[in-house]
Amino acid sequence: MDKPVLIAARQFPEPLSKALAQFGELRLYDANDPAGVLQGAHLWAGTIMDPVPSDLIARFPDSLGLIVNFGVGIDNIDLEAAAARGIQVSNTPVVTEDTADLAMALLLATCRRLSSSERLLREGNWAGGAGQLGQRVHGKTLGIVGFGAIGQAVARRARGFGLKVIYHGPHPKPEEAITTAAEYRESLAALLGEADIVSLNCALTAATRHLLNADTLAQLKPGAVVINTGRGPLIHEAALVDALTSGHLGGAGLDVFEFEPRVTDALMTFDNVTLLPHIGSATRECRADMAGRFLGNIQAFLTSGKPLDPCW
Ligand code: 8YV
Repeated sequence: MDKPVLIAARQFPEPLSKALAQFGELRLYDANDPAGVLQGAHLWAGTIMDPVPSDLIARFPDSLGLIVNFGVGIDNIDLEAAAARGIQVSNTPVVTEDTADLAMALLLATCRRLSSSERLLREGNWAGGAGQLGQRVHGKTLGIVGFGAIGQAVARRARGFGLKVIYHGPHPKPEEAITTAAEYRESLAALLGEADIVSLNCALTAATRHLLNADTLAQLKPGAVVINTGRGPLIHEAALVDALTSGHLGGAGLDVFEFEPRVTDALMTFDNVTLLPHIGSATRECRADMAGRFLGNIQAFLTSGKPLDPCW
């Protein structure tokens, strides 16, 4: 390869853009001149907020061999279209423990009404904050949908808080692949009918889009709490609002939203809902790990033709 040409989907912050520029020629993508900017490019570097749909992939020159994603989720990339053209895709699977911490924080905050209690205290309403009653956490059953690395990291934390853990996914995990005690439920309906709290930790795919919708939300026990640190479109947000409005749902803790960065207005009105601006990986340490992995994937691809974290 001549001097590698890297296309940045966005302006990366200083330390990262400098590190990227050290690999070769760094160009900022220009949607007004895709052909010009992509000419002779070897690598596309973007984040989970930068869509890479099939029509963009169709414009990539034959020289482009890797789409490197800053983030573990790759639902922003049309993986099939990339694979069909032989373009490799890499992610940064180093957000497991930080995301699980946030899921547990959301679970506790939502069940114990931390956000609204603190808001009332800040408004000078001590009695109002102290008068809110949340739900007990220990002794309850947590249903985890998606029992990969993050789901299992949530399970480990939950067991420390005295929760029973059940999980659902396409297949039961072989025992040697499970790092903590958890019982498999073959159907989503079985999990939803048994869990007091549900945590979504699966990837967003065509099969999981709107996994929680009006029908499946109705299968939850009255008063159940939903936690989402996966991807917003796993939940049909309008149906979630209805389930909260009717009182069927006991609460929701959300770090991700269907129309990010827009948050459905009605969600802002519930005291039993905790809302965060997609901060699962937002610790200094995790972002440094992600940057290291992002750059490591580029380095490995440029030297061996294979990234460290191939996604297909
Ligand atoms: C986000 C994430 O990148 O890795 C992922 O897939 O969703 C997170 O790490 C981060 O929270 C910024 O929005």
